Amino acid sequence: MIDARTALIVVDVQNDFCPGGSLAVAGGNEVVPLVNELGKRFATIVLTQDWHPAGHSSFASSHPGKSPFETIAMPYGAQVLWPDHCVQGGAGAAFHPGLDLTMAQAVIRKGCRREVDSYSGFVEADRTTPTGLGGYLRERGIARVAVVGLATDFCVNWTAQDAVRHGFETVVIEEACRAIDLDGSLDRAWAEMTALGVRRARLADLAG
Ligand code: VGL
Ligand code: ZN
Repeated sequence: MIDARTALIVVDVQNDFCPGGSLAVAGGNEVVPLVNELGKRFATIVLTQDWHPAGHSSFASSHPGKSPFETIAMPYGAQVLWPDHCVQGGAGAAFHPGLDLTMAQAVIRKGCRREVDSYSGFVEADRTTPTGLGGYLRERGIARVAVVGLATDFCVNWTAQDAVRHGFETVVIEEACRAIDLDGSLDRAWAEMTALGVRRARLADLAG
């Protein structure tokens, strides 16, 4: 399936989502060598980068009396509150130092507006503001995307679902993702993704 019309989307392989980071995903660092190897097989590679201003509305610290991992109602819907993470320009927002994707052509930064989160690399959590990734891929003739990275149940999930909604044939490569798994969120994410038509694949299934 990997050809000139297939892009690799590498989601949020950033220090804060790896062990030692403020929102560490168990085994998050383990995806790095797999993603590096995968990168050699794609001509088009896009990285997403969670990129929040200080005081972002998805941070529990911005809501007095609230704790990380609680859910609150935002104007655009339910929002899980997180520890402060991926603050613009900070060390936690930097890509994992082992990520060797110097050939990646584009970095899509998301969650940049204080009042709106963005798990998806395509559309912010208000479900209306595009990041431009859909147009970028389409203009370059991309028809298929493979999605990998962190975290399976949040940003990989939303990015893969929106890829389908944008008309891309979409596969998520399991071993190159790790999950937060909050109250069953991983099982729910796979159920949502597969119901929408995201293909769940293993590395070995990827020909080409
Ligand atoms: C993510 C929670 C908050 C992710 C980003 O990359 O999955 N999760 N911000
Ligand atoms: Zn975030």
